[in-house]
Amino acid sequence: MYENEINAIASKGSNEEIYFGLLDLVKKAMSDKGRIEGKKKLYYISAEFLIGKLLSNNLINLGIYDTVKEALKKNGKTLAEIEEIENEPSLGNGGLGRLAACFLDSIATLGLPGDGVGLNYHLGLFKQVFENNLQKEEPNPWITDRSWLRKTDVSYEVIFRNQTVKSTMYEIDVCGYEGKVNTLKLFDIDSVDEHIVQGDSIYFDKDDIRKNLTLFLYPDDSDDKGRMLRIYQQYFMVSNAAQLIIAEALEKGSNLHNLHEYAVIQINDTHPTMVIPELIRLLNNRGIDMDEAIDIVSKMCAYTNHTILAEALEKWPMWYMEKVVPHLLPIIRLLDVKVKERFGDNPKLRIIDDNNMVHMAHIDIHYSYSVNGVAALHTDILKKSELKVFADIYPNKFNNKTNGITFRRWLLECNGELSDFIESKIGAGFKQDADELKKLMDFKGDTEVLNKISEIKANRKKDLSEYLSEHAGVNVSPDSIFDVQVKRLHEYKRQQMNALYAIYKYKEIKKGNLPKRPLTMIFGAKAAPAYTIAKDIIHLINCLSELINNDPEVSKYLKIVMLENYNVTYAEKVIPAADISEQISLASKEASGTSNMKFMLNGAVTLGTEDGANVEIHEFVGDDNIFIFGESSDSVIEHYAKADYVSEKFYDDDELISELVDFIISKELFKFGNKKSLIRLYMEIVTKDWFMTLLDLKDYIKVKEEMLDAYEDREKWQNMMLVNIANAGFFSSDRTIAQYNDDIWHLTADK
Ligand code: 26V
Repeated sequence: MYENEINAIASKGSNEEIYFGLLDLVKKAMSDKGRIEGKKKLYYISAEFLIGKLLSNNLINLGIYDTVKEALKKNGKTLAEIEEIENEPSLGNGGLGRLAACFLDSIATLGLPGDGVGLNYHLGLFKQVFENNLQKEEPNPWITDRSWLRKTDVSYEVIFRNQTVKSTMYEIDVCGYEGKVNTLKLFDIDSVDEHIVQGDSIYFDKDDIRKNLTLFLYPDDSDDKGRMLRIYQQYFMVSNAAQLIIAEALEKGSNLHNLHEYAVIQINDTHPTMVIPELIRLLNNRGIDMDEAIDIVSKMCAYTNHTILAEALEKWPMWYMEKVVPHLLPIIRLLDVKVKERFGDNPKLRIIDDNNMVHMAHIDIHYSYSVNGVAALHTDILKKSELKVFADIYPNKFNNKTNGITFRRWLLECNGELSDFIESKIGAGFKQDADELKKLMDFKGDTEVLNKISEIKANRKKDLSEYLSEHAGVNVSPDSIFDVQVKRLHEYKRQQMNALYAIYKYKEIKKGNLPKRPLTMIFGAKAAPAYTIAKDIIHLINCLSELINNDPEVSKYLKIVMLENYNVTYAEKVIPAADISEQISLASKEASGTSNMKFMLNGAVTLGTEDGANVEIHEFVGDDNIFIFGESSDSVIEHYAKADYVSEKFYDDDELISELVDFIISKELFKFGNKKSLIRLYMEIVTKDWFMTLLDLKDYIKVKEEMLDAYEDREKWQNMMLVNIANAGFFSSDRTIAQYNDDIWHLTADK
């Protein structure tokens, strides 16, 4: 299909001409496919959609990927160099946004009518640059004249206290694998002005909503103005969504009393919560009485919780809402009164607390018909502790939907050689039914297959080494072990524990205890701009990298790479090259994790705690194919309950621990680093350590050493790789979405 057009485009002179030629062709091909239709439609509302570059993914889903690659090859080009032209939109922080993107791919692949709804942030999250080993944030513009974005003439009025703005809706087509098309709808206002951003920074006047509303994702929320802007953004997003939902349903013949037969809303974390009062308000304005409006909306909304971290569960002061969206307050108050009427005045269940804070998750739980966690352990913890009071009154609302990833991007696209090899062994069925990967288990112990998997891994490691030397200015040996931790930076994820391991290894090498094989430790992480300790951890890793990589005695055996501006594009290069997948969060704190699934699918072996989806990965691969360490979630929860974890005790009582932690403030590191930052981090770990790094540090070092030894038994390791790939099928987002649909959405597939 499209062979002639493709050949003509591939023979054009410049990479740019080829890219834009393909862009236009793919857009046309997607419009030829037609839209997924259905009476009832899903609206997946999310503040983040970390979609990554789209060219390759769309080519795969349209079934013309190989044709394009061939045509380019004939003209001496590669798709990788053509795709360099495309900007990656940074419309997300991490897992939550990437999950939304994987879900859109699977929703379309299963032929389910479902659109994403979010915001068109012009400058994204931020672009991370390192200066003097410190993170600096710069704007990350991504919108160009010709891109995947399509401006529509759909526009709504959104009312704030002091002004009404008019929105513009943009669309990006989302093509299912060998299927039809849904859309991602991103709302914006025309008056946004990128020039109000000061120079290279992410600072701007937070007062002028018309100019700043969709400039950045999650603008700095360390002050009232920043937090208020988040409310403006959230309300703008959901008011547009609500108006769109009503308009589309009316067009399909709804009388609004039956709106729930036309639309279901998945609320992705608490950011879109205001869609509940907003829809109630709009229905009420259209003549539906309040009780019925509440009933209709409650039958339409389902809420996904993505974290149990208290600081991430949003609560907003009433006076913020008064200032931004006063017209929602009567409704929120009414929703609160109704909770009291039904359940008595239980402070744990209230929407508005004694301090006049509005608990967004509580609105979601009371007024949605489904509440789900994102991995079995996470849902259990929600039900047993964090949200126990709610699970007790609404036992049937709570359910688990273990996260998943799209295999199109995370195998077919980023590791075509592995995908082709798998196909040559078990057929192409796994592309539609990921469970078929299990057939690979027949090849356990098959030397030829194992060697080939190993060879493919070596190829990806070579690719990454070349890329790093070209783009990041570091040389790493593809023969070393690639040990990778890539994820948002947060203390609970414990990148600092991995950094302490680097210090351990450095000291061992200095002592003459040389490793059997060199180790390359790769990190990628952005820290929230106002999260000081997270930035201190990045700084520590950068300092260690400078110290170690420039020490000729040590760098033969150990290298540290901190990727600058880690994003989806980087992930697609790093994950297929990894040997070790670091999933070392403090047990009970990582809701699911999704990189753990991507690594597994690409034949990396997990080094992890029994946390999030690691628990399920462990169950699938068995004890022999994963390296588990650290205290269990039950005992961690108990430590918090008893408040009996004292990091200083671990520091005082253990010589190795204090030696490693002391190195953070050693003269060696002061040479490369900012003294204030290093001392602050040291003090944090010794006197606070909220996420119990020191509790698990020794076990982590022990198990990591065992893992490095295990790598030397090549046959054993290769079998572990195989077992991991073969058992990854469960983690396909096609499975997750099928479960959402069976249990929650009940949409009819249009295939
Ligand atoms: C957000 C924030 C924002 C402000 C700074 C502190 C902070 C801390 C945590 C969060 C988490 C927001 C929710 C989130 O991103 N959850 C992630 O969702 C993924 C998809 O379900 C899941 O795999 C990750 O485990 C979970 O952390």
